[in-house]
Amino acid sequence: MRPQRETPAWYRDAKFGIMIHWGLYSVPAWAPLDDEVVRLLGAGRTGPEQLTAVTEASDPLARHSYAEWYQNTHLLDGPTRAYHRRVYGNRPYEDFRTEFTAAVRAWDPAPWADLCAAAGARYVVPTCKHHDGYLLWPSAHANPYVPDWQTGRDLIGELGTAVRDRGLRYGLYYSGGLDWTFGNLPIRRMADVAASVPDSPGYAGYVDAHWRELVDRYRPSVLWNDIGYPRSGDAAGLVADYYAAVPDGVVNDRFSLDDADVRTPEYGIRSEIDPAPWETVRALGLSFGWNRQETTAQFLSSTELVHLLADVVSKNGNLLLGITPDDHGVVPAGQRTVLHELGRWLAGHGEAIFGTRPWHVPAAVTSTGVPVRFTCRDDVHYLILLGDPGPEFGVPGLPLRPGARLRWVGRDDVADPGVRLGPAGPVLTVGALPPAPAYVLAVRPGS
Ligand code: FUL
Repeated sequence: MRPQRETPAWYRDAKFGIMIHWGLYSVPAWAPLDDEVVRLLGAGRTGPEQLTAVTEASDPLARHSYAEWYQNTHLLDGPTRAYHRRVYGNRPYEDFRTEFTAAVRAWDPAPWADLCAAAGARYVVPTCKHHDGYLLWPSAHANPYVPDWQTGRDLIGELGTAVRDRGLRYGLYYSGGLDWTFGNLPIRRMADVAASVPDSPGYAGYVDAHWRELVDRYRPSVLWNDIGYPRSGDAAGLVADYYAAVPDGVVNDRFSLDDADVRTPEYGIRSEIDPAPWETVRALGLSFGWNRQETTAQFLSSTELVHLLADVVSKNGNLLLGITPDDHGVVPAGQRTVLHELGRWLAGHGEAIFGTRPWHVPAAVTSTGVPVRFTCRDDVHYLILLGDPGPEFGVPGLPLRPGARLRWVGRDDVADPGVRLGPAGPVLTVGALPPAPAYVLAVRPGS
């Protein structure tokens, strides 16, 4: 695709983005609280082969916890079909356009953009088209099968303006692989997903025209394609033209190309530092689209989010976190709360996250049993302590030479730590720490 292109520095510095799925599926907004698909995706699989690697034997799509898959899931024999029959009878999925169109009319991009900024995110990636094929911008390339299968209002443009006004980068998600208006419904097994990508030249031209229109109109900082690219399409040509138009643009690994700026394991985390930039993509809960059954029991807590972000960044990754606006386009209160808490932590401790690079190891455990994640910038090492380490502790492997300087980040309320030499190496002595999701020490190792 391109000779040894460096992944743009802005993206490597950004560390944290927010993904937003909003569409017709946000009207029924229902999926079982069954985490089998998520477990299969996350179970140690870290490459782009994830989706197809889920074995034939496993057939969880009728119980898919992704509510944005509703159009497919409600056609399969399972709890979503039963729910649909009970609540909507024979109402076709396409009918949800009525409620969605009303919500789009009343929608305001400002609260979404404010929330993303308050959470500390550095980039935002909304869905322009998910697998149901419905477009969230008024495209010149209308759907050939379903009339008016797009919004009249330019959600993608308006959100982009709101996001950029707050100093955040703006990327776009587009489902290049799946578009159910072109047929192939239902998909019964994970193993059939790849075969469900329409391969007609007509579809390839449609996808290509959309991506090019999106690039021309919105100059996205990230092309976040999903589920591969139509076989007769020219993804390499598209990406080359995109780089010419947006030289510091970022391309993900779901275009079916050999190369990419970033690999995107879904609900997956690398176990070690991966020198090739990667981005774990996951929702706060088990679904990228709003599932009215989800509560805080399914969501990560703010402490879990802080730990996840520290873990990902220590291994050279970014976190792209999905939030799920409801049928009125409002992000549910339980999600807003954790995002604000994360933002408060990042406001004090972001020095150890943003613009950092991995150290030579990602993690250690203090002598008192508290997990630590490392990051660094120039000659400063950051220790992110994922719990209260107690008044005295050692950190195996941490170089502390004479003259080393230690400083708490984001805490004016406690004195900086002291160091004394114990029998097993340097021991850090700290005062009592107030409760917090994680504590950050900046260390200049001395010479
Ligand atoms: C997946 C899709 O199938 C999900 O619905 C979601 O959009 C996620 C980010 O990518 O592959």
